[in-house]
Amino acid sequence: MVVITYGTFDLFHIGHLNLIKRAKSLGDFLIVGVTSENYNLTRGKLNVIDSLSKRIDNIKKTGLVDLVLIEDYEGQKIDDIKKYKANLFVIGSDWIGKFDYLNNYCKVIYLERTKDISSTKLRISKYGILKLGIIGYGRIVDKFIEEIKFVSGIEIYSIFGLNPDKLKSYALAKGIPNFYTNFNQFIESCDAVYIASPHQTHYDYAIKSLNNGRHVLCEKPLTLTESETIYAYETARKNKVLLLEAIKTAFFPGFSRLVSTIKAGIIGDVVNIESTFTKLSEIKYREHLDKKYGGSVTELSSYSLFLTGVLLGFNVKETQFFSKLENVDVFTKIILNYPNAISTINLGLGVKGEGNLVIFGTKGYIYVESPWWKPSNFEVCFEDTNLNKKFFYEYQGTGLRYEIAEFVKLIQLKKTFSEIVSPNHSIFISKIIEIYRNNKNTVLLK
Ligand code: C2G
Repeated sequence: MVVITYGTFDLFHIGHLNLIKRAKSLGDFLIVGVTSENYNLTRGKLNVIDSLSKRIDNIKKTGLVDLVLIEDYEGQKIDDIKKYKANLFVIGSDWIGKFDYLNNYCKVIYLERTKDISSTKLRISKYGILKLGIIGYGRIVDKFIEEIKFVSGIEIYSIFGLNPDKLKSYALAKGIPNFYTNFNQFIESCDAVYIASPHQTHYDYAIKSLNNGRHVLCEKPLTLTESETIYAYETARKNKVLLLEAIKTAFFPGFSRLVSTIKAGIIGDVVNIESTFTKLSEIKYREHLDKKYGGSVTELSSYSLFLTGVLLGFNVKETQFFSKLENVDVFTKIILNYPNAISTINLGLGVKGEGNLVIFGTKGYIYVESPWWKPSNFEVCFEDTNLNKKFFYEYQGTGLRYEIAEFVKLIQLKKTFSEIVSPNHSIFISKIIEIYRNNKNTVLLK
């Protein structure tokens, strides 16, 4: 009798062991599928602490398992049951009914869960729940509040704003328990802050928060100058707290696959990157009205600049800009010249274009359809189109939850910066924005 079961098995505990013991007792060959990191992300299981190899080791250490598999995709259970001729599928009672469809392939049994223990409980008792304070209540905060509900280990505790009436009504509408117009009281109330105020205010809020020993997740762009960004990261390091720039694209399951596919050399050397991000917005908004800090570059360039830094590095030889101005730059084309490559970035608040991404290589190219900054699939294309291959990487919700989960995880790991959106990436983004804002040679489109 071949028995098969699946799980994440994070922070391996007595509940997992009991389930494996009982599964083993029901047959003579036990197969355990352990979920891969990518599968966990695509199915919305965030906050897993242990690496895949650690979780596999823990399963092996039980000495009860005859074969360990990696579960990497939706639908794999059917393939495995057929392949290994499993007679019995078992899983804990928290899944009752969910796997009845497997009855078409083998017998399905739900085993009583061990009471009062779970990976979630262990994570909370080990790390507690972070109290998050939010600075600002702009459009992005609405999305953030929706997505944070899907990340465990963090809760919105307070909000800060300058307009008492607006702040109060926002906090009440969103069910945020505490609201402050006094920054000192606000910062005392929380362990970590999410900065979503207008761009030019990020730096001061970030420095004050970091100097008060608070972890900071800051909307992009972190600051508008290279030196401020450098200083912000130094302040985080000095205070032993985390600073993370909220480049959400970086944490999408599909984005890391896109980058590793390119780094593996599948399209050869990258020679040209063409990316577009346009977002027509009404004139009443800050990004149109604020002549000094608004505009397409400050508002929209971060994703493309981040991507360029990841793929081509930071050694830009020359920059060129073309803008159409209507109070602010409602369209800008940025060209970044590298010794061996070029990146062209199209940005528009008042001009629309297709938001896709094409990465040209010496052996082939990668096409990411719009909206490329929320990648759910990409296609690797060659001269011989028969070799073209499309890859799909689902994401959950609006995808912001991955960035929030990374923020929580890095705090739990006591990191002061992320390797994914690293200080160098942030410094690069603010440096190019600074060059644009000081540039006297931008070609103006009449
Ligand atoms: N379990 C249990 N008692 C607990 C906790 C967990 O019996 N107190 C069982 C679960 O019911 C499951 C197994 O231990 O059968 C692994 O649990 P998780 O690691 O939480 O696995 P999960 O993420 O639920 O993935 O394809 C994966 C499966 O869908 C299960």
